[in-house]
Amino acid sequence: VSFALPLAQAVATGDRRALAKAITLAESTRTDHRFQADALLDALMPRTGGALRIGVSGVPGVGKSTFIEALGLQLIAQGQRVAVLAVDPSSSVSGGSILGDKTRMERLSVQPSAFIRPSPTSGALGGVAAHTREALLLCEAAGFDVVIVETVGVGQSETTVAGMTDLFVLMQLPNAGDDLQAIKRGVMELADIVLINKADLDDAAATRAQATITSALRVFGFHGRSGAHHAVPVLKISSTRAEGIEAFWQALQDELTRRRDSGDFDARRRAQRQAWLWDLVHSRLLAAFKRHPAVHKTLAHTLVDVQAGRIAPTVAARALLSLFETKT
Ligand SMILES: Nc1nc2c(ncn2[C@@H]2O[C@H](COP(=O)(O)OP(=O)(O)O)[C@@H](O)[C@H]2O)c(=O)[nH]1
Ligand SMILES: [Mg+2]
Repeated sequence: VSFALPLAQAVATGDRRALAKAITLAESTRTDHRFQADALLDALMPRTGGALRIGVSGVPGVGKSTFIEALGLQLIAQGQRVAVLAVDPSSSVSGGSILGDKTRMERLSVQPSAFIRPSPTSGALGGVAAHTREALLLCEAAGFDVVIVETVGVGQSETTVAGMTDLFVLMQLPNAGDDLQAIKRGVMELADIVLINKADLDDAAATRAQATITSALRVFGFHGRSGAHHAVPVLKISSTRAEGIEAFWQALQDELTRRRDSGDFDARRRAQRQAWLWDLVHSRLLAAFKRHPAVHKTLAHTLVDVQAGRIAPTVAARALLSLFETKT
């Protein structure tokens, strides 16, 4: 690899400050930064793909950060380098990160083999999650073995994160079995592994939740995103006591082995790269469309007419697109 940019060189040596800088560049909305970030990613692309990408989701307070810290510490003890990225779509709304204190993961963050990056505050073009894919690749280029993406169960973020990771872990509370909201909302079908956290608080409830979710997964016919014909593991853990973390890691390794053997692992990554490309094409085309002078001039009142039912959306779309296609 020839490093066009000194920053790329620094990232490739695993320098955490360079990595932080590179991610900031990728999150920037400035056009010149965007070009630099593209060049950087281009230079580092051959060094990406080597990490295991894990998504972790669940309602605020379920214990995601506590779990990630416990897992991270164990992995680091085994000699692995661990990066954590947080996606928090609500942070720009609430003005503060709902990921809260534990997001700092104080014990993990002091480890030389750890890198923790909170969510960009706000204003990131195309949503907060848009640049997490780039951050993930940059972490890989910096030599991290495992990249964990933490996201709250809000809006589209779970789907987005499941779409950029190899395995999606859904965390539940011991009373999760009592109401199957997550299953109704269609989030459960994204899960590759389900964890019932805080089993230390009420082991009987955790066991009930485990049984309910296991049978619900069977009834609904969810077999994991890869479509493999085996049950999604549902495990009880206690993140504060670091109990069940090893069993989780073993379940994850078993699933990985199965997917590598079947080709599902590579297929998922191929599909994700292609989806990313289309996402970018869609969002950039839409931005260009809205910027187009003739479209820009008529868009507002066309929208009003469409909303009022005075113009059919089909007709309006055709008219706007033909304006867009006209040379200016
Ligand atoms: N008893 C118990 N408390 C936990 C466990 N995991 C997390 N917590 C606590 O739950 C609260 C929320 O944890 P946090 O990791 O910040 O949740 P997040 O919002 O999902 O990231 C904190 O006070 C944790 O100490 C657990 O396994 N058992
Ligand atoms: Mg958190």
